[in-house]
This record gives sequence, C-alpha cells and structure tokens, in this order.
Amino acid sequence: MELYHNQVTRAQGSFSLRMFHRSWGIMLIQANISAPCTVLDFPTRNDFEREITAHAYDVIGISSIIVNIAKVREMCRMIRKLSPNSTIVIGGHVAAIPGVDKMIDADHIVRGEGVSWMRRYLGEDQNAPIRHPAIVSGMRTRIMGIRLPERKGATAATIIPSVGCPMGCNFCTTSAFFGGKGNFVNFFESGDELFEVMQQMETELKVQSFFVMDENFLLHRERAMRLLERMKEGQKSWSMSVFASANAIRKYTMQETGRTRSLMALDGP
Ligand code: B12
Ligand code: SF4
Repeated sequence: MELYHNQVTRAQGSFSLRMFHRSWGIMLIQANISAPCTVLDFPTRNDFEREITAHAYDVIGISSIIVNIAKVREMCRMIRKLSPNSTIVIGGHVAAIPGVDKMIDADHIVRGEGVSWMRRYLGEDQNAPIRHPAIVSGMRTRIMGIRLPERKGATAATIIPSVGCPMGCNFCTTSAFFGGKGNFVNFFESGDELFEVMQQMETELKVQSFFVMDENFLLHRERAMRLLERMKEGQKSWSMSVFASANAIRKYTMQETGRTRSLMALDGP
C-alpha cells in the first residue's frame, strides 16, 4: 500500500515520493494463531491463483477497505472455482458495508477485531497474550525512479497498542468499527507490556523510532505515563509518532510529551 503517492505527494508528479507499507491487520492475525498461515500482501491475480491451487487451504481470509469491494468479490469467485473446499472469511473495514453479505460470496463476514475472532474460530485461546510482529513502517522508498538506500534501523517500527477509540464521535467510522462509544480493544494493557514489546523491536529491527498505530494513544494516560517512566529508567530516547485527539493532548504537560516535532492531521476518521 502507499500513503505518500496515494494521497500526500501525488500532485507532485514525477517528484512524488513513493513508499510502501505492509497490511498490519493480517500480519497481526498471522502472528497470533498457531495454525500454519501464509500472508499474501496485495498479490497479483496470478500469485493469488498459484497460491490457492498449490495448497489445500481450509480457510482463506481476505482483508480490504470499502473501495476495494470489487476485488474482494472477484477473489471470492476465484476461490469458489479453484479451491471449493476452503471457507472464505472477510475482515477489515469492507465488512462494515451494510448488506455486504449479499454483494460477495463469503462464508463469514467479520466486523471488528480479528485476532480474537480467528482464535475463537480455530478453537484457540482468544485471551492468550498478543505476539507483536516485527513491522518496519515503510519500505522500498524511491523518488524519480531512484531507490533510496535501505539501512536497518533507519525506518520506524510500527507498534499497535490498541484498536478503536472510546470517544465514539458520531461521525467516526474507525471507532464504530471496533465497538463505538466506550469501547476499544487493548492488545497491550499496561505501559510495562508496551515497553517490553518496544524493547524487543529495538533489538530485532535496530530502531529508535516508532510509528504508534493507535486511534487515540494519549487517551490511555496511565499506560502512556508508565511507558514514559520505563523509558526514563531504561534511558531510552525513543521517538514516537502517535495519533491523539486534542482533548487527550491537553491532559499532558509539555514536559510529559517532550519535544513535539510536528503536529499533523493525517487520515481523518
Ligand atoms: C495505517 C493506515 C494506512 C496505511 C496502511 C498500512 C496498514 N495499516 O496496513 C496507509 C497509510 C498506507 C494507508 C493507505 C490508505 N488508506 Co488507510 N488507514 C490506516 C489506518 C490509520 C490504520 C489501519 C491499521 O493498520 N490498523 C491496525 C490494524 C491492526 O487494524 P486493522 O487493519 O483494522 O485490522 C484489524 C481488523 O480490521 C480485523 N481485520 C483486518 N483484516 C482482516 C481480515 C480477516 C480475514 C479478519 C477475520 C479480520 C481482519 O482484524 C485486525 C486486528 O484486529 C486506518 C484507520 C484506522 N484507525 O483503522 C486507515 C484506513 C483503513 N485507511 C483508509 C483509506 C481510505 C486508505 C487509502 C485508500 C487512502 C487514499 N486515498 O489513498 C489508502 C489505500 C489503502 C489500501 N489500498 O487498502 C480508510 C478506509 C475507509 C473504509 N471505511 O474502508 C481508513 C479506515 C481511514 C479512514 N477512516 O478514512 N492506510
Ligand atoms: S478517533 Fe478521534 S474522531 Fe474517532 S472517536 Fe476517537 S476522538 Fe472521535
């Protein structure tokens, strides 16, 4: 997937920055089930066909956002033809379309958090601790056709502490998707758990910076403050890019948030 060339720098024509991102939702599901599982990230039609005919998959899950519904429909059609014994599970924001079950030929449409759903479906413990996959937030950066050198640790790691936002503003699709007002799902409840995961990523990916994929990270003040405490104790000068609503940011002093380099409104809810 792309962010910059899709929506930020595309008007800059050949000067536009190209950078690619993996699909974190399905990576998270893969890392948290014990069944053998293959992830194809935006496969070509040929790759998808080859994979589902080369192996007899019990379950084929598809993740998508709403605009890609036609691709989902076609993938379901291919599965029914080429792998008729597979159960088709659809998840991600596409599942929020009213009447989606009539638009595509799937066996299960999963709304909301997918790790616990898939664990339940496979008969595994849905409350088992979450294993966080090592995710480099962006890759294969190029500009004017020239690929920039990639150095381990130069790109931020993605950390996913929670999904959903309990504020439940009435226009907010992502909050609604994970349960709406008062609801959210914490993958890591405490600052201590989060610190451990970040330390693990620091070692594995050699990173000092983190892209925190949480709808409203600073709203969970206790967790954020404990994380800060652990960072101070461990002398970590990690930098973090977070999403947070204005009312959550107001609850912190400037000393607590540290040096804020930029405040950017990206991707409205
Ligand atoms: C980060 C992000 C991106 C990254 C992509 C990296 C990535 N995350 O994979 C970048 C910046 C590249 C990106 C690009 C775009 N994005 Co975007 N993005 C997001 C964002 C902020 C977080 C997604 C995320 O990773 N969350 C964390 C993971 C763990 O959650 P998740 O993906 O939802 O997965 C969970 C469940 O949905 C479910 N699940 C997901 N897949 C599956 C599959 C199965 C089988 C099952 C059972 C469950 C399941 O289980 C997962 C774990 O709980 C969301 C907003 C949000 N907060 O949700 C918008 C969002 C998904 N993006 C959106 C859009 C529109 C786009 C773009 C089209 C924008 C543009 N004009 O270019 C592009 C293209 C994306 C594409 N081709 O699919 C919209 C989709 C709208 C909709 N209702 O469909 C959202 C909701 C933002 C918004 N409100 O506008 N995006
Ligand atoms: S993410 Fe933002 S818009 Fe959505 S419910 Fe939370 S505070 Fe409201």
